[in-house]
This record gives sequence, C-alpha cells and structure tokens, in this order.
Amino acid sequence: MLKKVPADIDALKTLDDKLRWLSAWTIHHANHIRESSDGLKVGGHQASCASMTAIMAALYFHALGPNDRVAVKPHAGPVLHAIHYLLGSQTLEQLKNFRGFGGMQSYPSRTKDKIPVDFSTGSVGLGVAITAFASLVQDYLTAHGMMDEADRGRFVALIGDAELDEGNIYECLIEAYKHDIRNCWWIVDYNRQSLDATSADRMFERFDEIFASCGWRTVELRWGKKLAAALAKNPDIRDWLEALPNADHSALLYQGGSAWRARIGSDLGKKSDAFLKSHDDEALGALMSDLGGHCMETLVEAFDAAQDDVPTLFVAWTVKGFDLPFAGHKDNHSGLMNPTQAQTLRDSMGIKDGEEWEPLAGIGGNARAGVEALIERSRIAREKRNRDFGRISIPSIPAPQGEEQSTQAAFGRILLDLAKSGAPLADRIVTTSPDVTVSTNLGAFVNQRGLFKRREMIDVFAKAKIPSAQKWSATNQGQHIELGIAESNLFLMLAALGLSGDLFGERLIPIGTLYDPFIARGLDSLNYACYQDARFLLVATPSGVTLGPEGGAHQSINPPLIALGQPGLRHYEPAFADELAAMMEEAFRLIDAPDGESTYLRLSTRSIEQVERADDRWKDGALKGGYWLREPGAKAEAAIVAMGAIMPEALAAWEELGGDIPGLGLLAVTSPDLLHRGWTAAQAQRWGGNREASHVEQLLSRLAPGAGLVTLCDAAPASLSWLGGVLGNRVAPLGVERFGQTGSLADLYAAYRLDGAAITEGIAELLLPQTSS
Ligand SMILES: Cc1ncc(C[n+]2csc(CCOP(=O)(O)OP(=O)(O)O)c2C)c(N)n1
Ligand SMILES: [Mg+2]
Repeated sequence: MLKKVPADIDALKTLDDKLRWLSAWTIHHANHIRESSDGLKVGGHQASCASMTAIMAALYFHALGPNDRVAVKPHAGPVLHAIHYLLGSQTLEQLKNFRGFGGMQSYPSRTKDKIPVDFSTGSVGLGVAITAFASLVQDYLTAHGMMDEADRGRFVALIGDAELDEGNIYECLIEAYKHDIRNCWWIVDYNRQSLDATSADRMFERFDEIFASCGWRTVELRWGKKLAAALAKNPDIRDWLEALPNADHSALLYQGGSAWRARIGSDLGKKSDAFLKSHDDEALGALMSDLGGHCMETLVEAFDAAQDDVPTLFVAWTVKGFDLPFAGHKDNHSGLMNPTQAQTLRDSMGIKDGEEWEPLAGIGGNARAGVEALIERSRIAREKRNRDFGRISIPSIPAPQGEEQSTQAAFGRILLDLAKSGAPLADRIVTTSPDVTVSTNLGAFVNQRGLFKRREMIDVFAKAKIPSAQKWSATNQGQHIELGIAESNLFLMLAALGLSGDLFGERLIPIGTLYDPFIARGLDSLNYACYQDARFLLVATPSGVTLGPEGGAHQSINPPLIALGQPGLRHYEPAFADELAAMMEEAFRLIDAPDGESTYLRLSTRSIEQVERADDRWKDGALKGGYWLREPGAKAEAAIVAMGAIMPEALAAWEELGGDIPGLGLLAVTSPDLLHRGWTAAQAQRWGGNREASHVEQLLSRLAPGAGLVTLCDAAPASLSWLGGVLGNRVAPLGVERFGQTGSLADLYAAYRLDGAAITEGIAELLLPQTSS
C-alpha cells in the first residue's frame, strides 16, 4: 500500500518550506496584489496552512500511495493546491485566482476545484467522518468482489485540533467501531489554537482514551528530534514544558527566544542555567518550535511505522503560523502578512523578487536535483478523473397492485420485488438506516439480501427458532448497512456510498431511510453529501400529521421547504403507488446520470384508495412536478392544488364542489421543488431568448386569468402557496403550521384545516365577493 522508498528527508524539508511559501504567497497575492473590484476582504488562512505544510509534505511526497484518499482540513486548502502546482496538476492561473470566480476554492471542493479533491471540506468535522464511512464502502466493495483487495487504499483525514469538538466525529467514531473499520489515519494538527483563541488543555488529556476505547491506535508526535534530545538531557525543562498550559505555550512561541529564556529562568531558577546558557535567543526560539508536526524525521518515522490497517490517530504538535511573523499569536487564525512581512519571508526562502511563483525558486545546487526527483516520484495517479456515468441499466419499475395502499408500504414492496428479480440494479443497491429499517419498510429487502458485516453475525432469534418476521443475520455479502440512531451518520454513509463510483470506480445505488422529521437532525451532513454531488435515494417516512396517533414530536412540517432550498436534491411526494414506482425508477436513473442528482421521497403510512388511470399521460407530468388529476374546464375560475397523503380529501372536495363551480380542476403536485426550479429557470432563460413556458406555467395557464387556488399539503403551507406568484393566481393556503398534536386522522385534519370543510372555506374565500370594510 505504501511506498517502501526510503525518505529523502532533506528534499522533504525543502518541500515543506516550499509549500509554506506557496500557500502563503497565494493568499497574499489574492489579498494584496490582485485587484479588488468590490473592496471586500478576500481572506485566507496563512497560519492554518503553515501549521500543516510539514505534515502534508510528508504525506504527499512520501507516505501516500496511489489508492489513498485524503480529506484536507478546510483552511489548509491552499497547501493542497500548492502540492498539485508542484506536481504539475494545478495551473498558475488557478493559484492566482484563489477565491476568485472560477478559481481555486477557499476550501477543497470535489466539484468546483480543478485539482483532484478526494473529499470536500469546509464545515468542520464532516470531512473527518466521511473518511471512516469511505473505508467501510471500500470493505463493502472488496467483500462483494467489485474491487480488488490489492487496490485498497487508506483514508486520511487532516484535522484541526478545535475541529475535534465537533460532535459528528464522535457519532462516527462509535459507528466506525461497530463496523470494525480500518485503513484510516486521522492526523490532528495540534496547534492548540481555534478560531477565537487557544484551545482547552483539559480536554486534550482525554482524547487518547476516547479513541483508544474505540479501537484506535493513538500516536503522539509531541517533540521534534532536536527538542526531544534536548529535553532528554534536561528532565526539569521537560517536566516544565509538559505542564505548560496551551495559552502560555502559544504566547511564548509568538514572543520567541528571549521570552522563553525569561520565563524558563523565572519558573525554574538555577535548575535551568546550564540549559539556557547553551543556547542563544535565536537558537532557543528555534529549539522550542521544534514540535513533532514540524519535524520531518519524526513524521516520516511515524507514518512508516503505521503500515498495518489499524485505524490510527496521530496527534502532531504544531505551531499555528509556523515560521510566519504571527506564529503562535492567539488572534492569527485569519492573520495576513503585510507586504513587508511577505517580502521578508520571501528573502528568507532565497526567492528573488519576481520569482515568487517559480515552483522551485530558491532551491539551488544539489538540493534541486533531490527535490525534482522526489516530485517526479510522487506523481501518484493524482489526476482528476472524469466521472463515469450511465453504466447501470435501470429496469422499469412496475407499480405494486392493490386498491388501497400507502406509499410507505408500496416502497417496501417495490424493493422486495427488485430484490427477488435478480436485476443487475438490485445487486448494486445498498440500503442503510439509523435503526429504523423495520419501521420504514426496508425490512423485506433486508430479509432477501441480508445485513452487511465484515464478520459474520448469526441471527440468534432465528437460530433458536423464535418466530420473527425479520431476519437479522449478517455476512460480508449482505446489502444492508445498519446504523445506530445518529442521522448525521446516515447522511455521511449515503455520501460515501454515493461517491463510490468516483472514489472506487464502481457505482452503488444507495438507499437510506429515516423518519421525515429527523432530516433536520443531520441537515448539514445532508447538505455536505449534496455539495459533493454524491448520488443516493433518501426515503423519509412517515411524514406530516398523517401519522395520526403516533404524531406529536414525530410530525414533520418543514422538510418540503428544506428540500425546496437544497441544491442537488430532488423532492418527490407521491400520493399513489404508481407515482412512487415512476419516481423510484427516475431516482435510480438520476443516480447514474451525468446531469443527475439525489432524490428525496417523502412518504406516508396512510393507506389510501388508488386512482384509476385511463392512460399513462399523467406520468410525464408527475415526474416534472405535477399533473391535472382532474382536468380543469376551459377558463376555470378555481382549482384545488394538493400534494401527497391528503389527496383523498382533495378528491372528495373536488367531487362535492364540482357541481357548484364549473370547470373546477384538481392539480396533483408531486414536486414543489421541481415546479419552482422550472419556473425560475424558464424566467432566466427568457432573457436569453428562449420563450418556452415552464411546466408549472403550462399547468396553471389552463385556468382563467386570476383564478383562485386552494393549496393543500400535510406540510408547511408555504410549500405550495408560492404557486400564486407564477401567473398571479389568488391563493387560499392550507397546511400545517403548528406543533404537534396526536389524534385520529379525522380529528387532526379538522384541527389543522386539512379537510373538506377547510377546502370549501378556501374556495369560498377566493370566489365569494369580498366584503368591503
Ligand atoms: C461547522 C463549522 N463551524 C464553524 C466553522 C468556522 N471555523 C472555521 S475554522 C475554525 C476553527 C478551526 O480551528 P482548528 O480546527 O484548530 O484549525 P486550525 O486553523 O487551528 O488549524 C472555525 C470555528 C466551520 N468552518 N465549520
Ligand atoms: Mg487549531
């Protein structure tokens, strides 16, 4: 897995300097040299970069193999770009356009950056956790024969020390332990500083134990070789330094040699005389900055020693802003060198004025040959790969039969039929759920295809012949990954599964289920998955007040609004089983389509009477976001617009009111998200000369100008009320705006105004002459 070539320490040290320079200069250029058109600060994090250049040099130019994947701490993005610049896989133009439009991104981005980025980062914590889930996906693929064992890689996360406060890391750690994950290196850049200040000492004494108890090997890289040697000879200094609080340590690193001398002298008195005498101020300052994370020998040794697949946490002590004028200062997180300071750094690196961007400027003589050779050796398959789509054949998905069905039950039946069908698609499906497999109706699929675990797990209940509808045994051939109750993990798991095509060359079809209200629990992780263009199907059920007696805290109100604002995720909300079948087929297609996306299905446990279809014409509209379930008459003055599980109320009201209101139509909305997108896209295009009306405009243009719409959904009424803005229809918006009542459906629909009476009142509101005040 790792290269066995002996490390060229001198060349690695030179590259460490080079990365520190190039990352600092890239940020400097964007802030001080590139013209600013709007006067806004560009920003960037020179200190967070300088903290990690040695670690990243040791990784990218020594330790990483071609199959290894790295999540880089967001604020060290410029170091990653500098590495690719040296490797020849990043252009000068991109470096010069750091944080500019179309230029290299502020934080590593899989989709926006031009260099290969294994995992996007930005929202701290998430990039760490996804590496563990990606390693699980690798184990899944090798166990299923979709990937050669020899092609296995290691998953490396480069972590800020303050990032370790993010709870999602510990949720992931627990899950990772249950699944016995391996091949992970998490490397903490322990610079003892966060954004606001220095970080809490007390907690750091505990991290070792937390990780060790979850099966991780922990390796502390505290001192560099020189400092370690000096401390070995001076145990008093060592004890004193080990007890030094974070804030004091940072302040002394900032103040430098004379401050160290004064403080050591005053704290240790005579005991420190000999030590202090043997170093002048400059040497003392340099010695005390020789921490493990900046010592190339220490880093290389540690990485070389961790060649097995045991998950390993390295805590590398570093200096935030190492070698920069604000090294160690508690306020340096967004600190930028001024032009004079940048020039001083440049001079200290031996780089001439005008040669700042020269990749190897300042490296002379013999050193240059060594560095060139190392760069050449390190071009390890790090080209940006073209994404490979369209290889999976998607069978047509027939609608489950039955006069009365819920969409949730239909979902379970469709998956069961697929599991039994033996279609190649079914072999690529991986289901996952945070302890709601059974209650979201994944159970039948799991009975067919089994749970996935690297080590076999027998179903004790089945073995004892205790009757149970649910088989619960696991092998490494299973296709369901059961998670604990941590919704953030669900989305990270879906993100890792949904990137398997890119990461490992084999696309999987991930399906995750959870209760609709708990989407909010993992929202940032869901956004993170979408931002990386991971592809999956998310099934949220049950939803709304329609879960009736179980309601209360489990009622979901706003997920359709969340979906309306979430790029990369398509919301479908079917009322009928045949709609659901069409949507699932479309969702599978979208997972493996270049212009595709992920899909969110909002389902219900309410069993409703299915509609008779005269033909298949509804289907096209349903996949575009809506269709006339009951066609409006010419120039109709009103329509009912309804979505999802309350369709029976809409149909009944339509029957009842149809006699009084000529031409009353019933519009079934299947995706407010798609209708809204189509509407805005068509407007944008109109100014480019394309005058085609969007789907929602076409639908509503069937009504008389200014016709009234009663909109109805088991969700926030704003999910549909915006429809009035499309062609200027007046709207009576019905929906759920308050938490959280249990009761029978009749009680709840009456209380929340989702019933026939409310629809009638809505129509009256719109059509009766307004009384003037
Ligand atoms: C979820 C999230 N919250 C807040 C931030 C803002 N933020 C960016 S970096 C940072 C501090 C990071 O400190 P550390 O992890 O120690 O990294 P360092 O820069 O010190 O290496 C914060 C709070 C963020 N990026 N993501
Ligand atoms: Mg830090």
